[in-house]
Amino acid sequence: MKLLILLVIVLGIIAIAQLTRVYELTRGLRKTREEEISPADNRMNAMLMLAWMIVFFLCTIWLYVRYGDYLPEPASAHGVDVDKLMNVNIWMITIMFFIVNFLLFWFSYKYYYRKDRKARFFAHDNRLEMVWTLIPGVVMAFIIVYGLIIWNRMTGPASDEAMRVEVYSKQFDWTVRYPGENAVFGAADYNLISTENALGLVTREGIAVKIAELDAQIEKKREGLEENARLPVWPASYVEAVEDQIYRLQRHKQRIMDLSEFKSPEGLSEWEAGADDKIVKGELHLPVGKEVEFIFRSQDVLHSAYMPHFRAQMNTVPGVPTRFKMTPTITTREMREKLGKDDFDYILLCNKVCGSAHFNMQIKVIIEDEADYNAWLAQQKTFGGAAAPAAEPAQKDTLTTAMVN
Ligand SMILES: [Cu+2]
Repeated sequence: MKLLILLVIVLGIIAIAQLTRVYELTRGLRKTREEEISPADNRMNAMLMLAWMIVFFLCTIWLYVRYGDYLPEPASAHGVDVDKLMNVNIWMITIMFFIVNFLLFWFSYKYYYRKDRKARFFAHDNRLEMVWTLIPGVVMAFIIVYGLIIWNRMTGPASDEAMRVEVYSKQFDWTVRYPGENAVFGAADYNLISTENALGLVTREGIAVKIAELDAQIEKKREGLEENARLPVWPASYVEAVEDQIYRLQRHKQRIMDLSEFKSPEGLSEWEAGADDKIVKGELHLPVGKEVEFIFRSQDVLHSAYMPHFRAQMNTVPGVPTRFKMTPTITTREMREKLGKDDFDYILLCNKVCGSAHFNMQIKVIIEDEADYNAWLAQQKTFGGAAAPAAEPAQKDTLTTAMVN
């Protein structure tokens, strides 16, 4: 079907090109020059302008009707404000669009060239200048101030009762971290990032394991160097390169040792709090009606955590944690009932083109009653692994496993 439409369009364009050619040839026969345009031609062009305006407006209205409501009602407290802001903007833009385009096409129609008519000429008009400077200025200021008010409401400090969740991005998946019993997130450091510790959480055991790992690597390099140095001819550049590698590994080790020597202040320090953090892949669970402060981190490149149903989006930036707060107001179950779709799920997806599998970098967001949420959280394994009463297997990352292969 699409191919057919395309074919008709292409043939139409060819036909028009041919007609123009024929027209040009006949003009040659009629001995009129190209710049001589008859009043009839002018009138026809003016009518075409009007006709095009009507088609253009009808198409625009159709687009609004067809695609205007592409999301269900907002499922977060601030989402209602965001929708209001969006609607106000869209209405202002739409009204301007119709006024400007109407004037554009109507004037082209009304003032098409006629021999006996002369245009009025004036070089300057203060009133006109005032109108087209002040009105856009006031409208723009309103849009910006209104937008900033809503933005500050979303990104302002969270209340003391707010729960905190970390959303961690890397190519190409999301990891969610809950702070565990002590309600304090454990510190993280990029030097400790490994396959088992993608978030680089700092724990005593983690540091010890990493140091042992680096020691083994350094030892291996040294042995290799000694063995090869016994050979009669060995390029000095090779020795230098290996020595450089050893030096780098030692530096890396030193940085990790610095972490272990960190002296915590009194009370529970974030350097000790990581062991009971809960790390979940593939799903983000949140209780309904509770304020949540999100903290976003990224391991590799810019990603963007986009939750369209909650009207929420925030970039995740390597090295710079970002944040915002929101309060989910409709549970997944309620939304399924509202939409009449049993398989509906909220999603969190990446909204920055971040690499080859960007298209599938998404997880389910599940909003549930506080009781259900607590029961679910209790099932999740802790990072330290010790205090986990987990009978259930780890969350399956159904969306993200398929895409990598
Ligand atoms: Cu991404």
